Amino acid sequence: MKCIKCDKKAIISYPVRFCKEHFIEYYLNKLKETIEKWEMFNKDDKILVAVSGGKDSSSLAYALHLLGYEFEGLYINLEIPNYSNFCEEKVKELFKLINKKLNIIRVSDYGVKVERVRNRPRCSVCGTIKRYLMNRFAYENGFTVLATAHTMPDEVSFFFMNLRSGNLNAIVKQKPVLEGKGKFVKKVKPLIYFTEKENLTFSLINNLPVCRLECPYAEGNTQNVIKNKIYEIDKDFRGLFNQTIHFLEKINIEVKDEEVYECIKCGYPTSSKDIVCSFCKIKEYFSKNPS
Ligand code: Q46
Ligand code: ZN
Ligand code: ZN
Repeated sequence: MKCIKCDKKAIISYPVRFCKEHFIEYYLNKLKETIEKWEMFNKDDKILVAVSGGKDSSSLAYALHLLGYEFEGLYINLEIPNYSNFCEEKVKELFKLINKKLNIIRVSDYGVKVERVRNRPRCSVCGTIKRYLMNRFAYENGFTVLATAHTMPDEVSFFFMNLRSGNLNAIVKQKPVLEGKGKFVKKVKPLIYFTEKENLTFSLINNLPVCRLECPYAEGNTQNVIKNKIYEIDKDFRGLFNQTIHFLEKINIEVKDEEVYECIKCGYPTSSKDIVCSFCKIKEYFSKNPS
């Protein structure tokens, strides 16, 4: 099987057959075009890239480095046993390789843990903690843009989760760019048109240090369950991921913005009627239930 651009052997066949060199060229071009098309950031922005040690965020950081962007990394150590410290080492290796500043924070420094809170599953608690800390760190340190490594399958599975819960507001906000407002820093998703396979291939051919462990809490994660089902459907009906992403882009419905308050505990935005944000509720729970 040959590359569509030269006579060399193809290393990837889907979405297109490319050899190693042409795949890297394709990957970088697609990333650059996505950033420019959506005006995600320019070289004057102070960019923070959230990294987990996995193939997606490691590929994003490395590709941005190859494209000549200046940025810093943020690794949130979730303190998950047999997992987080190992991922931290991989992220450190990567940032040493690209010679960029890496910021590391630990959840215990903020008084929280990735554990069940009443009836909230661990992954839901984890999601709230990550979203809150990424934004807070970016805001407190003067970053103008926060880039995350959400991929096409991530976004499509979020869409189905939002559809299932009837959360139209969340669906409307599922865009590659979410503009900043007040203490919300602008958020961008440069990998929105990338599949996990493309990121895996990019990380492998560039020999990137990547944490290949799966989070020990991942089993039963609703998003993963939905994602795997969509992969199954996509096998028979190719294009489901792509079409859903483009469909989301076209949604342009006026929805009433939720009322946003300033959390009385931390001062960050919340739409919670009792004016205490979800993060502070998690923190309060662990201060009353230490163990
Ligand atoms: S890290 Fe956190 Fe994931 Fe682990 S606890 Fe669940 S959400 S599975 S991306
Ligand atoms: Zn080629
Ligand atoms: Zn708060």
